[in-house]
Amino acid sequence: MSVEQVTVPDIGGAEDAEVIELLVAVGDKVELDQGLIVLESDKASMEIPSTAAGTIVEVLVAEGDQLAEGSPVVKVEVTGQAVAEDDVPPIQEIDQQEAQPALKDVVKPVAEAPAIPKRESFEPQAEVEPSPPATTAASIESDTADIYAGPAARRIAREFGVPLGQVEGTGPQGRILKEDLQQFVQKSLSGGVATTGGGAGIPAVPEIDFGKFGEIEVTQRSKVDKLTANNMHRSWLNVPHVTQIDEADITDMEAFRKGLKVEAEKRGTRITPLPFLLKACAVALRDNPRLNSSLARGGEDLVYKKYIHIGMAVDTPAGLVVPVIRDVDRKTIWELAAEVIELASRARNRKLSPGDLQGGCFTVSSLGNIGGNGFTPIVNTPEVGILGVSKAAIKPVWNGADFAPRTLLPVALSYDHRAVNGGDGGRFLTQLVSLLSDIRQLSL
Ligand code: CAO
Repeated sequence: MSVEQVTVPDIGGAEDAEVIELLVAVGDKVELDQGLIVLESDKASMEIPSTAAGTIVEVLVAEGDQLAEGSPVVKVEVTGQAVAEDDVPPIQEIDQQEAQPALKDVVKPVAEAPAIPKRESFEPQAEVEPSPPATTAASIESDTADIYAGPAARRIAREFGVPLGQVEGTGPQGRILKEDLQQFVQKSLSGGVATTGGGAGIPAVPEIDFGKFGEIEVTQRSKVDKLTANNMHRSWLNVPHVTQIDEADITDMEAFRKGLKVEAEKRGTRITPLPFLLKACAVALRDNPRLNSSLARGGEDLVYKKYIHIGMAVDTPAGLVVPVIRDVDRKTIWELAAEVIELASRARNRKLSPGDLQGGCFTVSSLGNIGGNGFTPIVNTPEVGILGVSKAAIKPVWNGADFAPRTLLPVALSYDHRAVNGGDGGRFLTQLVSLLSDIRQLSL
């Protein structure tokens, strides 16, 4: 038996990625590809997979260590075949929406996202670096490339919504230190800093010792959970939301879908209402292009996307992730059904690559399997629209002569009212409901 040293693979040139989580300990058995540690650079978080199967005999890093490509991570007493460097499995990209261009090169060999059709009036860079909305909380990360600050300082800035451009760096050559941020936050809280940031001026929620009132258990939140929280907060503070609500009569669609069950089994797949919803959204996005746009240049421009990539919210044990299905308008219902299953499974097993999480134009969040008759989803900015789908139910519907039992699907469209007007939103949702009520129209 030999002992293999696992090192950090190509992580896109990051020199000081911080170990934020140890996933294994000495004595643990690990499989090939199993996550060993979670690294966080100033651009992304990523799980470093094992390149050997066996038993961990030494952990060579600790939380807080700064690593780069080639840094030793663990020693494994090998029971299986070690893999060649070229076979290094994809690193699970954890950050959503925060992936930057360099991340495309982070992983070897991450499956490349399919090529995105050329846009007419927009730089390709926007594909991986979404243009945030005008207000500052969202601009914090994208506008800070020229600012001299390390990953730890950037992380603190991100977590506290601090606009780095407004912080005075006291480190060598004006580098912004953690202490500078702490001071900035303290000053902000005491009213000494006039920020233009979305979060400034919001009274802090006091910390409470809940243990005083009964038994409690405190757990540390996962990275994905915290990132989702940040994204939600950023959208909530920046985006004026309107939510429009309707019900689609999917009686005929459900009859058709259930009739496909045998065919689906033959194909080794299954079809839920979701592929139909995705397809109907693609048609409605094509016909209502405002919903397929993003704000850019601080709200001066509106970017119309000529492609239709739709994100699908997936509930995973680690938190909410939104992998993106590309070119939904060009795919068949069978293809979409297969992709929904495949992406949801990879999301739950932390096997998504950075490209899987980028480039979305619109999001569908389906709580249909869970229940409820409506909810108001939060826009996944810089997208401008999101569809929340609740549980279908059979209800009596007046047909002019009688009440007939019909299957009704509650849908709610939230949109960014800076980019989408009520008319656009209303037309989109009305068309969507009409498409779902008569899915023959999807083929037109
Ligand atoms: N009404 C009634 N039943 C529904 C339904 C709906 N709207 N949507 C799905 N179902 C049924 C499916 O048909 C399936 O039953 P059958 O096997 O009998 O057909 C069952 O519920 C299970 O569906 P599913 O959840 O496994 O699959 P899906 O394609 O509907 O959804 C996925 C896949 C990944 C989107 C989903 O599993 C998920 O993670 N949803 C959570 C998303 C979330 O957390 N959103 C909140 C984000 S905050 O805005």
